[in-house]
Amino acid sequence: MLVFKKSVMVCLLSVLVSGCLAVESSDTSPDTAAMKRWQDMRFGMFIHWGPVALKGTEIGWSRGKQVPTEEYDRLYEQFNPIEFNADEWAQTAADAGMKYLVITAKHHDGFCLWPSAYTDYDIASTPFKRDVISELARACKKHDILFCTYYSVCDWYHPDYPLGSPAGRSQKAEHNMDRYYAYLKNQTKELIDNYGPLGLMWFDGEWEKPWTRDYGNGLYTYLKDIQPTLLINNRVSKGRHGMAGTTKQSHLNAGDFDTPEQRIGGFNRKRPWETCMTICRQWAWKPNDNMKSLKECIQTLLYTVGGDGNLLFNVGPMSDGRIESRQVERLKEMGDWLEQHGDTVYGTRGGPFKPGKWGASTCKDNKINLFVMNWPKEGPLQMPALPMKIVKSEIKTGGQLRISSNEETIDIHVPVKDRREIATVIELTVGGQAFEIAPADVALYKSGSVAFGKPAKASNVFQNSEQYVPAKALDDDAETRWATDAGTKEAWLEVDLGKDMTIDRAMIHEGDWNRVRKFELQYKSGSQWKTAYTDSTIGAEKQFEFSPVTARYFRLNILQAIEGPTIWEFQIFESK
Ligand code: FHN
Repeated sequence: MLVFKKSVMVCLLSVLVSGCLAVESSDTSPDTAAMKRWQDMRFGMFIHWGPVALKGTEIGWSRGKQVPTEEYDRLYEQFNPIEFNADEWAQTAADAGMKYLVITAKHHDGFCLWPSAYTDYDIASTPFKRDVISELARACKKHDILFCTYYSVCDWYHPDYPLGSPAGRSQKAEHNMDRYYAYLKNQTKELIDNYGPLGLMWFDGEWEKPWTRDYGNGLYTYLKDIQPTLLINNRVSKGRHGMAGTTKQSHLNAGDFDTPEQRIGGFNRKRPWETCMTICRQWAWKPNDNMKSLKECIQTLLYTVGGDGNLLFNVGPMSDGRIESRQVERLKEMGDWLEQHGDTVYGTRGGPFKPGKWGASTCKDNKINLFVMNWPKEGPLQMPALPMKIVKSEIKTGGQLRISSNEETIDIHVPVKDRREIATVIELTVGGQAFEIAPADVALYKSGSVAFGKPAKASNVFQNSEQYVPAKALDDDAETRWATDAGTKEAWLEVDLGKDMTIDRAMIHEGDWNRVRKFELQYKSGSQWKTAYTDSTIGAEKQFEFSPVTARYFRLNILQAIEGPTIWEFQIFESK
């Protein structure tokens, strides 16, 4: 175990200086200009790297598992990435169309990629010795890429951090969390002072018990005082909902943006969010890891920006300092696509047509960009009519385009030969600010359900995740669903038709879940809920009729479920 040089006195002093940790609330908000600049960038490079690349196993998580702890902690002695060339990394990011870069300055294993004044467990103690963070910060500046750092608040190596491995399997005999907190504050300040101003500080590892909301909110305020333009993610405090990455009680838990991980966040224009995802499977380099196809890479980006989010796309460099050539090539292919269509991504907002099986859309000023990824089996793609006139339309990926529209729909006609495998890009010019158009769902296969795309609410949503909101059961997309938390035995989904309608038929698609044991279909009469239909199980799918009832509000009321119910589609139909 390397000594933590100077750190004891410095940290003790810092603990005294840092004073009261408690922060009543986290009502500080991010610097507006900095947030807009970052959101406009839309696409960044994530880099997970450290001595563990010598083993090809996962950074942090393989310590004490695939790699014995003692061996893992001494990898730094062999770490000598002589092929490391910061300029090449920054050029790779630039060629990919990436506008910012986040590197794991310190991951859960505690190793620091910069020569820190507060520890010897850092790059200066390796044969390589060079300051990776400094060289990368300079290269990013040269390539006009916003430089950012990742910092793990959990540190399974540091003697003062109580836990020594994932999920607290091992606890350290002697530990001192306040002293560790001072160390952490000193190091994060050091990163800003030596390599800043940083675009953002990407925290992680906040889920473990030793980290508290007070530590997190205190750190947020502390760093914002040092650099007011710094953006900080929601993993600095304790509000993050697992891998869904949304923030619970954001007025109490600090953080400027949500962080869905290895999944595309739900459509959300109200709060900035960023999906982080690996180009392969593992975060750190792994030999022969599965790499995503170009189609998957670009569609991930388009679905993310279509949801009004950023994409932080991860590469894991090898132990010699190079990024695998196949990853470099894939990123270049993404850059080539963005070279042609970047104006539909950078500086745009998500919508107004919400992401779905059909594709996604973005908008900017009086332009709407459609990324059509799937088409109906026959006929045109039907989009909901717009409240603004379409003054011009253009197919940006070449070929023929015909648009017909009526009061209800806009029909997009593109001959099969001109439909592109990754996305057919169509630009609509409208007579106003496109962002003002109310977001709307698009169905590839219209069921005719009058509940399609209508406002909905539910008694419970799985981890409050945008991905599982009740609207997902009303979108005519059999690949999206409303989901509820584990242990939920009763739940309801309510839909507002917007006006009274006479309904006498319904379809519920539960798929393989088969968790419902008793349910009602109800309608609101005055302030009372009345039952139009009752049954026991739904099974994969249930279609049923009942005496016509006229109402504006309808709901699926699940009275008994053996586990958290999940519904792929809830459709109701007008009496013929
Ligand atoms: O444990 C880390 C993991 O190694 C990786 O850094 C990801 C990236 O967001 N975050 C944590 C897992 O949620």
